[in-house]
Amino acid sequence: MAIPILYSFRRCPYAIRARMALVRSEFTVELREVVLRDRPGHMLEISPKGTVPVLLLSDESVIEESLEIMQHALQWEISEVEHHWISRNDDEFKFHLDRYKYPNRYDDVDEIEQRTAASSYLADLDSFVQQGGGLGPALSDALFPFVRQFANHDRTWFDSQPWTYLHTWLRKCLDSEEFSRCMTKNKQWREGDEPTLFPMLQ
Ligand SMILES: N[C@@H](CCC(=O)N[C@@H](CS)C(=O)NCC(=O)O)C(=O)O
Repeated sequence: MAIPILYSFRRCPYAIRARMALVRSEFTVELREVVLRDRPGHMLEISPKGTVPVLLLSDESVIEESLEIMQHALQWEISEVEHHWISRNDDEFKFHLDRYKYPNRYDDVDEIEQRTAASSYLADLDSFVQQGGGLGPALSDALFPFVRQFANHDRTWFDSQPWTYLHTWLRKCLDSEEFSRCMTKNKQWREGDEPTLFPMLQ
């Protein structure tokens, strides 16, 4: 049976959450590293919407949403509380994150206002992390790649915020062995390349 194929982009937060799930479940795929301005024809054939990640399963079915890839790999049923945090991340926080990072791509956007708006989600997430219990590995993986992107934009400012629990949680995610396996570097995939297996065997 053919091995599943994952079209992925190393730094994309959606692709990171999908790869984290593959690492955690030791779900082996052929990883095809995509350059977004030069997307492979086969990827667009199986998923015309053109976003990464895309997972082509052995039975030829296609999963083209990062959360669905996570659910498939981890056999994860998303609870109501998890759904709440994922929605806030994917809708509210991502909206402000994009405008904070790339204000010039939008009309009439002030990056500091966007940072402030994003911060209300981060302060709430800090309280949620403080309460403990609710943030299992799957939910954590679904959220942290986006917080990582936000933090990296201005690390000094992020580190100076009073989000003690959030800082510790993010550091733990970034220092994890799973994350380092998730972030292996691969060159752009080209038709005819030898398959790159992911996750790499330990
Ligand atoms: N809802 C999708 C979003 C994926 C997504 O937007 N990925 C970005 C890269 S980080 C992308 O492929 N952008 C290309 C585009 O929108 O044309 C998911 O969860 O998989």
